[in-house]
Amino acid sequence: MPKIIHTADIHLDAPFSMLDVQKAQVRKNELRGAFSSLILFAKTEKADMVIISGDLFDSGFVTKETTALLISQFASFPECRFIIAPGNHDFISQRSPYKKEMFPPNVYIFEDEKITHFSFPDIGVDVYGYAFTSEKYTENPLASVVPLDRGRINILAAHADLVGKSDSCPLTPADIARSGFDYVALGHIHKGGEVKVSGDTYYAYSGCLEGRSFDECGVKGVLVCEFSKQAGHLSASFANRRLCKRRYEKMNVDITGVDSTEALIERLRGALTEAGFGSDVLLRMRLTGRISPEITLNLKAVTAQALGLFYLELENDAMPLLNPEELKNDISIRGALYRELMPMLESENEEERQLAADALRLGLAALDGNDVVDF
Ligand SMILES: [Mn+2]
Repeated sequence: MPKIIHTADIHLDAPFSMLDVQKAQVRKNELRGAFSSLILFAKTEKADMVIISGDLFDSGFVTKETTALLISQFASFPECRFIIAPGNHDFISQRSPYKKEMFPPNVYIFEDEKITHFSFPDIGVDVYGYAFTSEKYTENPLASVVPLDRGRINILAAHADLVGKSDSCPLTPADIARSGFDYVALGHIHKGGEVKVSGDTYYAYSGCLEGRSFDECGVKGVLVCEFSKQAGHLSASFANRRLCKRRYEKMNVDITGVDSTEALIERLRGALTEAGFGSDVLLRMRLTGRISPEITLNLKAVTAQALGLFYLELENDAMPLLNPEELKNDISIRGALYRELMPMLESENEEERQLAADALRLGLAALDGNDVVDF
């Protein structure tokens, strides 16, 4: 029963431009580390094959460290075959590392835009695939019939877009059903892990190995696929395995009733514990709810370090008012100020809401003769 690990979109040497230089370097190293973990995982699982469905590299310019790492890692597990189908980021060209570097003999790289295949009779598997040869691939590689040996387990490694119209190899579930493959190992969409069926064909995006921004939230990893075929009948099983070093997450925390910076940090720590977020998390946190305008909160104290996170982006949408009902009915100038600002406080526009909240907070503080709340 051949065991195949399906991965894609590793984007080695991606710049991580959102982070400061030091953390960007940490993340670059961690991305390489995620690749090494993949190889270690493949060894532990005694995988027969690893399929990389494109975008192994972030671009055609790859550092020496990265190519050296790839070559040594591939060579360290000669029993396993590594199949690479170049995608839109690491498309094949004379200058690409796929052509310039000498990869070990257990590495198989698709170089043609048309579908070709590699046969592995010892495990009864044929892997088909194609390569991007530029950033765009607008043809449908499944437009013509691919003749398959039905006795084999037939897999297609495809960097492709399943949304219809696309510059990154548009495919449809109908194309997949017609193709007759047993499994289509997709790359390009970074959210993955869900195995679907079209006709008699299983297909899935593995997702990326490591998130690289808040557009790629959640736990990332690989798909472990096991296939067997007897008398033309396929049985298959799939499992998701986390391999990412860190993950991007977003969360809202209601801070209503918090009355000091210490209490705020305590509230946030509690929310993080509940969510299971720790030092492996890069978090975009939005504060919501209402707090008393009399309280001074020092948001500068709310750091990634204070909360035990790798990275933190804080967005403060909490309203500086504890009891809006009371203010609404207040006949003094405090109430008048509130009623004046209310349409803006409830605006759809976040900037406008923030501006109104600031105006209210400053206004109330001035009326009360208090110091300005430091938000
Ligand atoms: Mn891609």
